[in-house]
Amino acid sequence: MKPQLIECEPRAHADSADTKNQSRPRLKDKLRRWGREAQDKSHWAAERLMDRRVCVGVTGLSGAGKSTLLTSLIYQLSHPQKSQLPGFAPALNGDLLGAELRPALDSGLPPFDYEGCLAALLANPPRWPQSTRDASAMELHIHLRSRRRFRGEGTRTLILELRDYPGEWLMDLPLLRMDYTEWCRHQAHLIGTDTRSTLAPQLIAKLAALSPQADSGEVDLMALWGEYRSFLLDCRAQCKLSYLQPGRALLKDEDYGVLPLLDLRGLDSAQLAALPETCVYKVLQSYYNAYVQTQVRPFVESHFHHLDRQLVLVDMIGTLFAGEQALEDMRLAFAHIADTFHYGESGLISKLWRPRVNRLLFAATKVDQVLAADHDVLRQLLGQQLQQTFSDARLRGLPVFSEAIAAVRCSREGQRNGRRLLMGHDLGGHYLGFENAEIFAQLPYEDQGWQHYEGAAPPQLRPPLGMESGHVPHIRVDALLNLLLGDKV
Ligand SMILES: Nc1nc2c(ncn2[C@@H]2O[C@H](COP(=O)(O)OP(=O)(O)OP(=O)(O)O)[C@@H](O)[C@H]2O)c(=O)[nH]1
Ligand SMILES: [Mg+2]
Repeated sequence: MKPQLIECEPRAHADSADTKNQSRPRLKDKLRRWGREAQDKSHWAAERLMDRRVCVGVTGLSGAGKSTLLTSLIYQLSHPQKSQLPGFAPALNGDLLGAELRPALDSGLPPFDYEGCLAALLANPPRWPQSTRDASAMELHIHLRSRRRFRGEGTRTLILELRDYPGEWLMDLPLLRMDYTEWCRHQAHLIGTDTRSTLAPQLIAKLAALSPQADSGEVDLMALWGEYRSFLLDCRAQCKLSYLQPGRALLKDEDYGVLPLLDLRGLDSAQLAALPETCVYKVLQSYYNAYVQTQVRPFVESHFHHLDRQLVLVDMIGTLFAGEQALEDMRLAFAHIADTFHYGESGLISKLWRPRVNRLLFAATKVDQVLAADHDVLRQLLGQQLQQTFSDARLRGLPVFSEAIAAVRCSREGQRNGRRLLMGHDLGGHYLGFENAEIFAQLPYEDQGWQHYEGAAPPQLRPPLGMESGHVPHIRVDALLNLLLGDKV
């Protein structure tokens, strides 16, 4: 340390005249930037207060259809002549003039890759957008004709703030409310209650046998972390589970080392706190705390603290056909996630410093995979599943809606031998006709009932050809827009 100090000091003196001269423009730059930021902030605040800015939180597990819906929404709203949004009031009466995508003020996030996602959908052959790997933000400025009684016709702009992110990150929201010990107990409980323990019995036995007091230098924690990541990936691939933590373990090959100790019995919190810093418990606790502080907290603060509306997307078809356990796990995931949000009406001031979600929408996605006759049942099933979960919203009397949508309709419905069937291209590009297993309004009560869905999932479809002409077909995206923004347009 000392030699460094002796070297630095004289240089600092020699440069001081120069630095003074340079610091003036730098200070000016800074003041200018602060001025601009303050102006932006006050614009932002004024727009919120005047209801010209709405922040919509799109909430959905990985593969729920977030990025595809965002792309379809932006496309439909930006091309009012070509889109088909009869259920969205401004489009119906000719007041929707168009929309443009702008970077999100102050978000510090890269812009949503709309061009990339749209290019994939419009390619020949068409493709789905890539699964999202990082967070992004955007503002959609929706231009509307306004008709005021005394001031005649004019235009106004409604700004929609939107974010996209990998669905896996959502699984980490509950970590904000748990310390490491609570999280370990939570994981031990989960492993003990569902089939995940059968996937990696050896790993689970190792974690259960790992003593919190052991010296961390004598245990290869990173090798265990590698095994734990593979276990989480298997839970998703083989059991279609979604409530898997830490969520980022499913995405990147990064060494977070966030492992649960499965047996903390016999040690109370005071004894755990008194353990030496080098023991396994303390080292894993520090990894966990670092993960929560550097990964989870910034994500939650930037994505969910200013929400006015929440749109929860669920691949209800995929979950239902994956079976009882997958459905139960989806419900569990949302039950833990829902606690993160603040629901209720926002007053004038709280609109700025602590906004609340004042409208909640559930949407079953990709319903073009089943016959139109089943869409309503899906909508109802989703509502039933999630209404209890988002009980805080219900208790506060929030308007809650449920819809069944397809951001991009990939099938057509036809008839053969008097039976309705769907036609579309599978992911390999083969044209097929199929009939889906009927979806019942009530969930099965027992295993036998679940057999109806087992192995009967409808095929995954490729986006349709011909969208480059400007027409992106969808199912009820207009109705969704009306529920989401009908009172603001
Ligand atoms: N048939 C049909 N399939 C869809 C539709 N939207 C999405 N999909 C399918 O669902 C997959 C996932 O969609 P995404 O939009 O990437 O889902 P996401 O929620 O952004 O997923 P992550 O980025 O992994 O969090 C796509 O690759 C398609 O296979 C739709 O409207 N219809
Ligand atoms: Mg995505």
